[in-house]
Amino acid sequence: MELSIIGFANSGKTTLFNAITGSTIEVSPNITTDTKPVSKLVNVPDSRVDYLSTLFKPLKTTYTTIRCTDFIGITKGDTKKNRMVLNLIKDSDAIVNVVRAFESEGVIHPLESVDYFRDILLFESEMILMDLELVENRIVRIEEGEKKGKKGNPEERAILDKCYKILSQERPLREIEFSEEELMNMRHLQFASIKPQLIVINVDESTPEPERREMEERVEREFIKGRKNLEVITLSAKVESEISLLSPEERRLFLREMGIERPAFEKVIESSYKLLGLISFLTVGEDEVRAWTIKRGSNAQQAAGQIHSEIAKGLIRAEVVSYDDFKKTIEELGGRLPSNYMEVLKSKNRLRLEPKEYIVKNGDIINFRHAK
Ligand SMILES: Nc1nc2c(ncn2[C@@H]2O[C@H](COP(=O)(O)OP(=O)(O)OP(=O)(O)O)[C@@H](O)[C@H]2O)c(=O)[nH]1
Ligand SMILES: [Mg+2]
Repeated sequence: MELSIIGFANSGKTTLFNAITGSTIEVSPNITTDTKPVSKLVNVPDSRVDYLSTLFKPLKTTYTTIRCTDFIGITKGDTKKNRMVLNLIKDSDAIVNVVRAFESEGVIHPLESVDYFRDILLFESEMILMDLELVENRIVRIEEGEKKGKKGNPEERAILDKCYKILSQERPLREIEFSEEELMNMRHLQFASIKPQLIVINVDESTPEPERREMEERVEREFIKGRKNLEVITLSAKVESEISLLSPEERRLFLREMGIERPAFEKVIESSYKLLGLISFLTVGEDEVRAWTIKRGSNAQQAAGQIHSEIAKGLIRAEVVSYDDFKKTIEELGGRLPSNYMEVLKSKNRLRLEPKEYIVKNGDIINFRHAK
């Protein structure tokens, strides 16, 4: 999964990047103009993998990963610079839009005052404007080509007209259902408003919990309004970036002291999974304990394909036990893993033999039986 952290200048993007990736990239109250994005791959924390790994003591433990990229800020009305940023998000699955809600005299605000809700709306119209410009330019180019006798692609033209209509109604493309074919025909166009968006409201560390809730609820009520592919969370990037530098033990103590349920990093990942409709399944064994990410609604064969196309091709049956049932069984056995654990699971009717079409659930532990 690829997440692109973008947003207006000085909203705390690099601070959040540091918090998520445990990096120490310098942040400053001045606006960054260096255009090179910074990327880092991070493990997705998963307590189920932790548990299974202590149990199986495998040679290798593998978490799923996400790639996080930090960009320079978007500037209101500066389409040339913004295009530069947006051209870089083409491979990303979602945008993490960091919105400033913290007050700090020393930190320049590009719009001169702190107003998170205004910035969410402005960011949206900036994305829509950029996309509209993209469509218009493309249409002009096609028409010029046609005048010179070049034959255009009617499917591309149809999708451009469709997008133009939506965007000129000031609607983002992310709320529209496109067919596979349409998506194919728009692949070369670098749309921004089509990307699912996680809105991160970057609050003051002193902002009390009820006020944070109220912000999230307002965004849900007045901006998201049940529309697809949008999520909102609040956090204090500054505190979280400090937390990310602590040792795991210190971190636990600090979180408890601050009354923070779980670090922002986990909140961002959890919301991104929800936003993108992703779930994880697990594989276990002496060699490796591993978590895999798939789209919710994927079947056993598609899940097998994540591991290897040969396994998907030769798949006969999937042996499935839910993580909860697995853990319950181990606890009933006094916390030990017997070598015949598969038989034990079978005898307790907790191991299921599922066909290729079985819809995989979050936390399923799967053994794929396949013809070689
Ligand atoms: N008080 C407070 N300050 C913050 C918070 N998050 C970021 N800052 C400060 O705001 C300034 C800008 O933070 P950055 O993380 O560099 O912001 P950015 O969005 O990456 O900025 P550009 O890359 O220049 O667009 C820094 O001085 C940070 O210390 C926060 O939650 N609270
Ligand atoms: Mg920055």
